[in-house]
Amino acid sequence: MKTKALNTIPLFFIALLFTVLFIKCNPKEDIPTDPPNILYIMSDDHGYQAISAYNDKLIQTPNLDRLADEGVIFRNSFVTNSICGPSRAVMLTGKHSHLNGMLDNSTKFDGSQQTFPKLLQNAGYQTAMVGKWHLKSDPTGFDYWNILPGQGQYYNPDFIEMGEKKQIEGYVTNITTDIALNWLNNRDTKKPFCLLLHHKAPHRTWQPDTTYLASFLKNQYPVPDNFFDQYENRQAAKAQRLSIRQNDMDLVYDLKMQDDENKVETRFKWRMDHTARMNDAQRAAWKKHYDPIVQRYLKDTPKGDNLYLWKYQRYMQDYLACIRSVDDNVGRVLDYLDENGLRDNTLVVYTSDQGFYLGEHGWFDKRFIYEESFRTPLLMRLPKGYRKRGEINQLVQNIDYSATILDIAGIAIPKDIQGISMKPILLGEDTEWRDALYYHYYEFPNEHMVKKHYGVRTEKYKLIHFYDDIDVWELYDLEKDPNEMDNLFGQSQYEDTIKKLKIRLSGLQEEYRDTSMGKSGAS
Ligand code: SGN
Ligand code: CA
Repeated sequence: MKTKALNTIPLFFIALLFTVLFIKCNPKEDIPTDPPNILYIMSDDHGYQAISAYNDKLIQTPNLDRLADEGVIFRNSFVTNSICGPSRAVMLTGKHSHLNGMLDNSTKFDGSQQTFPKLLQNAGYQTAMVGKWHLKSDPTGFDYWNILPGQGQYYNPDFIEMGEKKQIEGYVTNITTDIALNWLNNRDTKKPFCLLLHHKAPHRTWQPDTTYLASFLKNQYPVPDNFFDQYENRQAAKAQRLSIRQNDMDLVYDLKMQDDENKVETRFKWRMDHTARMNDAQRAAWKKHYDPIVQRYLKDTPKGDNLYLWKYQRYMQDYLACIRSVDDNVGRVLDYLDENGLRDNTLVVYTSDQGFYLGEHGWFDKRFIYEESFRTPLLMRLPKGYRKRGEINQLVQNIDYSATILDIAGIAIPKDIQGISMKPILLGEDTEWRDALYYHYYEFPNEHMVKKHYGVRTEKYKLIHFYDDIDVWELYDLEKDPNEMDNLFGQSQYEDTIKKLKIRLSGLQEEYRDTSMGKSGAS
């Protein structure tokens, strides 16, 4: 009897050891079976350069960095079409622009098509959309929506709550968060939730909250190496109208140099009044801040290169002050999750609808496939069981968000979704991944005059075709020339590389079924 008992003890321990090892080696084992909540936060025009987890030379963003510290930071995150409405349509559908129909900002999104919030809603999720929507048609697939009309306003903005317009007093980034937290507080706690929280900030014209007007005033920001780019051998880059150095960036309209005697030059026939929607207290704080800047400018007006550099600093000060509010408000939401026991079962995503030029090539705005606007920040804090932490280097794109969220929610990914689920990466598994990205931009001719183009980006190279009113190719070696100043297309030593990249490009166009460039734009 005694011996038998002794024999079973090691057996028991061996079994226990195997169970522990199995659980340890099988990351899926400790994923809770309850579907996690999804909190998807997206700002508008937030370049990754202005998040300290990516770059600490411009601003400290402690709350966004918290996401990176507690979760993951994507080092190679991109969009498919660097502009607002199209990016949002890609995110909702998981399909490239030519299939979801939203080629540019002037299109009306067809809300009857399949989107991930609809699929989540059908599977029992409670869904909500708060903030900037910008898709022209009303949101579909949401139990609750409260959106900014069009681009929205920074001060005392109008919101459209389930079809009903209401003006709300205050600053847009704080209000959008208030609405989101209020919805979370009153939701049906028996169901998992999916909340899309979309900030207007830091979109042009970069109006900071009165609290933060002065925060960045004393800082001088490092000027990008290629700020004085002359666009040699890059025809489309030369033809753009998104230059800080030109009056594309306007002193009054963009930089708020509004004076009572109308002395500061503006290219517009009318004068922008940034205080038009403000109440007395807001207007007083605004004038207290900007009037001395205007007076200093008028007294000692910079000229030539000095004017360009002055404009760059002014731009940065306002842009970064807007981001300060975004960061604060991300902190409020994270605190809410933590204080309400939601941390372990909520996927938190932070991204922007695209990247932005912060003086690189002398520019503001986006649209081009060049790195700063092709990239977009992407940070995530993962629900329990998802072991990946730190940096993720795979080439991901906003086309992947739908598939990823559905997969994490335990919902089958429809076959027509073109993106790939990042779930295996987030679980910390080795997984095959794409080695090239496809991009296609359409909004031309338009405000910033960025020509139509498509292209392919691999880890090392980028091949671009500008088409429509021109027929120009560009090639960059991203390892040797990360600032994309040296167009190598046409150089004989790159013939072979170009040939291979062209094959890769047409392969992607075939795979994604993109014929929207028409015959004349074909590669
Ligand atoms: C507005 C801006 C542009 C910007 C587009 C698209 N001008 O038209 O500078 O490129 O939006 O931005 S503004 O004077 O109205 O601010 S997007 O993010 O909505 O796509
Ligand atoms: Ca945008």
